[in-house]
Amino acid sequence: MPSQYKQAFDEVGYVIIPDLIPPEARPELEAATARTVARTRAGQWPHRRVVGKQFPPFDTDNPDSWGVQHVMHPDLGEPAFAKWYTSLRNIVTELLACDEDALQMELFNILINPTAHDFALRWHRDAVDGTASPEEEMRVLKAAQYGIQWNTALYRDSCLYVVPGSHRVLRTPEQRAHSTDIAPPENPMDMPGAIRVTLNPGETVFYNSNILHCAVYDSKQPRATLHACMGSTAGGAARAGNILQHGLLWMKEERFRQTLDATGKVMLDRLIEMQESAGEEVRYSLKG
Ligand SMILES: O=C(O)CCC(=O)C(=O)O
Ligand SMILES: [Fe+2]
Repeated sequence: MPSQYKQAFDEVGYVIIPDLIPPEARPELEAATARTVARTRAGQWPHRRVVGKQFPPFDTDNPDSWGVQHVMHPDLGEPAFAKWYTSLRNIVTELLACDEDALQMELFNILINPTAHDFALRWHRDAVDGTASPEEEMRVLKAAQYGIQWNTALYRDSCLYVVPGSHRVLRTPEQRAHSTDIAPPENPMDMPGAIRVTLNPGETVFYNSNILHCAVYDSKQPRATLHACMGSTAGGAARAGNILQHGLLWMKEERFRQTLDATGKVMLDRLIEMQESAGEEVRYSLKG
């Protein structure tokens, strides 16, 4: 029998789960986050999500950031991130219904409030362009999912909006009209079926990246939300496009491997195998 969490995740496309940061891990994770965010805002971390650019590849045009990329990178020197990431294996295998030995390491970033500009992401599905034909959209929605992403809030976080259940169904003409242009919405609640997701500190939302979602970033509302994904090798190279567009060559370096424990190393090997099977070409999923 699937767990209640798994059932909700499959049916609604997202599920909120409390307390996935063990109390003993919390102080080091919070301290590592605070150092990392400060470093990014001070212009000392080049891998960031830049205000003005919604999706990869990120440019450097604006000094303000809405996210920190690659927090497990050895140049950051914060082992708490990989330690916590790999500790989520149990819940991920439950939600993905896969074996632990199929799990592959993927992305780990932090979503933060910009400090000088409000910013927003338009309504989107992570791997389907808003202009896709209904046939193309349906092809992606019907394909099996081999990965899961999550947001774990360190501060109360109400930035994310989703349309529950939309991970499995085509957009209605009205929903399509609200998710075709690259301009972010004036009011996310204009999207038919939209709800705003609020996470209390320590809560995690796992979501299917095909769910219609958008996000609004308020420069006055502190946000530090751990944003990561993991995949299963059962998908072969199915996740390669969405994952590799973030630029993961640094993960192939021996010095990154050296920072990981035995479990982390095995998960990393699976990512590298996927990358090697996918070839060199990197394609970006979304414009804007
Ligand atoms: O800010 C968020 O919670 C959502 C981010 C998002 O949708 C994305 O990175 O594609
Ligand atoms: Fe997204």
